[in-house]
Amino acid sequence: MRLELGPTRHLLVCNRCQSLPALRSAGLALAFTAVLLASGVPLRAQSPAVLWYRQPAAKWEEALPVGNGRLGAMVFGGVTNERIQLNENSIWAGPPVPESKPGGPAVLARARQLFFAGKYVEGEQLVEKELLPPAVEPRSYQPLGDLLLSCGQTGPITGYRRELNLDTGVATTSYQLAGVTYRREVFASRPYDVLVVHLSAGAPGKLSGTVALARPDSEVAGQGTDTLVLRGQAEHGTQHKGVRFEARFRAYPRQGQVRVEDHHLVLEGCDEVTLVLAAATDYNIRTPSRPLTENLGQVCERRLKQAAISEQQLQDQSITAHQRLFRRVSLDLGAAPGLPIDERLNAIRQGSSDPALEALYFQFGRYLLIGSSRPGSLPANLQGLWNEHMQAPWNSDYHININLQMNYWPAEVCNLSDLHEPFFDYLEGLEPAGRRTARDVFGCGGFCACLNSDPWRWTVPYGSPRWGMWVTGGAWCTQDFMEHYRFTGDLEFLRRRAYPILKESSLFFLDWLVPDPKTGKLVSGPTTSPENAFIAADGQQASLSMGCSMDQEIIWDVFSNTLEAARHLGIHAEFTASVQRALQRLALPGIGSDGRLLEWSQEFKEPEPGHRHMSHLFAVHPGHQFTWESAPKMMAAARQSLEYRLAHGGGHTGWSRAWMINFWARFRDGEKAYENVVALLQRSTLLDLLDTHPPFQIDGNFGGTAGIAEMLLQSHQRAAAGQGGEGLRIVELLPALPTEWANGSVRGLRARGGFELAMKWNGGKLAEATLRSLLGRSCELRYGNKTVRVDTRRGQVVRFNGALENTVPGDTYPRDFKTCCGQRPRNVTSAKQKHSSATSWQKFSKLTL
Ligand code: FUC
Repeated sequence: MRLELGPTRHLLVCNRCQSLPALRSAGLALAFTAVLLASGVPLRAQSPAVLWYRQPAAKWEEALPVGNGRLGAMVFGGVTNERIQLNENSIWAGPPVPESKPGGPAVLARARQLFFAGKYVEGEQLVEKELLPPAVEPRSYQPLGDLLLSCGQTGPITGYRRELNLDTGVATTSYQLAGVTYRREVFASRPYDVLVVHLSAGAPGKLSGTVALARPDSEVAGQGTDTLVLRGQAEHGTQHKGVRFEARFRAYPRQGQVRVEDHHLVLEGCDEVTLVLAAATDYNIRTPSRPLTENLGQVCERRLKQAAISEQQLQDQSITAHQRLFRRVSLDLGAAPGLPIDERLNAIRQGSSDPALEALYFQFGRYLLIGSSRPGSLPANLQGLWNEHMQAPWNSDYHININLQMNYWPAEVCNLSDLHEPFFDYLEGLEPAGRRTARDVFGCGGFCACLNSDPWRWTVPYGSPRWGMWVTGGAWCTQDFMEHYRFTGDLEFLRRRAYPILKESSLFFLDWLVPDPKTGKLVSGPTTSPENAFIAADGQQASLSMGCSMDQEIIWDVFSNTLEAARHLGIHAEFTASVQRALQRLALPGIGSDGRLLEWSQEFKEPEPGHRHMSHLFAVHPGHQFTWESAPKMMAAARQSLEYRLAHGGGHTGWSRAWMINFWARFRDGEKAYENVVALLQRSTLLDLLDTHPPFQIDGNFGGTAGIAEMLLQSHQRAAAGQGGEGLRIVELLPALPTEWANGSVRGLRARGGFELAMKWNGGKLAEATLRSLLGRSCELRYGNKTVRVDTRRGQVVRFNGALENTVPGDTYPRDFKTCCGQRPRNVTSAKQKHSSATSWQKFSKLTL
């Protein structure tokens, strides 16, 4: 077994011992690591997590992303001229935004009568004309600008290499020119909130050139001898004047000279230069309608001042912070061929197999979430935060009929639970507008949000009925709140955040649902099954109907989650009783004459049978209403629907293909899931491994990463409930392992119920598994046909062989370990006591997460 821990500077550092929480998690990780070593599960994938190339990026879609959640850059790796395209995630044009039309509730009542009478086209026309306001566009996410480096030297280049190291977050370009080795490192520092470009030459005084900042319609000025200042405002011509911003870019040379000349910096005869960029905007994340009034230049100066330490320190601390997140999970699916990524991807496109690239793709998704979603900032948008367009595709906004949700599918299972935070903040930020939309447009209580929104936080339905008339976007997003609780057991989060938003969403649906006159069952509508259309009995095409399957399934999810949350909080109220009653009356999806799960409440003809959205399968994934155990007939029907979609060309956008992986994993079909992993790489992945819709859209990366995790570990099911409680959480190992991944190992995936797993498998069979209990809960551990009950204590690590036999009976958490500075941490006992008294888990002993 090969053990790669990397240089000491990337391990625990002494100064962190000051902090108890950091120490505690570091200590736990170290102890878990010790057990994994003993159990033979490797610590890190054997193939280094590096994307590398033999040539510069020819276009943006080949450049390499770095990001700290707020600031991002795409690094091209040019030689004579280098472009580093810059982003700051709050630079958005706008408002104004779509505004609701008056009289919505009366229109809705009329429309419902038409739909129940089967007059789809008439109903749709009414909704379009009288309920939906027009789109007010564009209002795009925009770039901060470009950093342009020119070294002025030409000549034959040797030894060129550009790479992105996912483990350090550093993009490096290196080459030799005229006998001198040049090296350029770019990284986004989270601790200092700056972007850093470090230039060095292998011989004294060999670094010369110019540095410019550029952005259309923005001014750039020099300041002093070493700084460039860029100021601007996001807008579209004279419309949608949005966020104001400022960036300051300072050069720190070693030897040589730096001066300002004609709005750019001139470097002369330096050995090394560190360029540090700070950026600030007036976007007010708490109250977007009230821009911040701080002096943006002063904010930049403050950040630059904090970052004015040695480049080595800056890089070391930034790498350490990055690795604290990135190294929580490793995946090894085999050795990598020693080829650059573009050649490996092209080989996959030609039909070769490269499981190591699939493992790298998985880690790249985690890397992208680390780079584009950090607490205190906006969530990852349609392009994460990497965008070069002044008018981006779909404005690079927050679509909530699949896209934003998919961005966060990997967050919990891939051990990046803390990065889910921006999603929660954003959703809660939508609530006030969502309450107004519920009241004014639909005459309902509670909150709702429709197709999409952006940092200006509006929620109205608008535009065309086919995509605009849909009320379950916000409701779908409430699922993440409940899932966060299931993974973390954070009861305070459940009380303060998950339950309140679930309640708001349930309140909306209690008012919104109406009885279907034919069945008496409660149905949602009129709404679209996201962006799809059907042909009604009269031969006309329409999109809106009553009771489409996705709506019903999402509402089932919201109601069930609300009740589950209430149970865990000990809430019994008239409200929960009414949710229970509505849940019992809720119409559920049907099965068509050909055995497929129906997308609409009736068996309509489909003009686009391979449509990219597979909305009616929500109950399979990301929902859990249908599983093989709880609803085998529905699962079989859903599977048939999926096959039909695929047979008619479905999965043709990146995110659609990524969703397929997740479905097949839930169907426990590893081969089909794998086919879709390969198809995602072959057809929907750019040479820098970013997902393409086309064009570039990041959701497929996140959906693909989540899908791979779902193939290796699932925990969405519970065992049958015992008396007076909920069934135990089922943690299923390798539920959809494909033959191509015959040998491998994974470490650090998380399961609901508060478990962290490591597994190793050989010849397609589980060889060993290690389970770390974070909350001291019980679960049913399942592999293939075998299930064992596991009772744990908080912090306990339990090891199993491939037959799920506990290899060390009575296994306990190893307490006798040391930190890097040789001191025994104060962690285990005190932290445990503190936790258990704070949350009093015993009170909820009948409940499982
Ligand atoms: C959804 C999808 C589109 C696209 C857009 C951003 O509406 O239907 O394919 O991904 O979001």
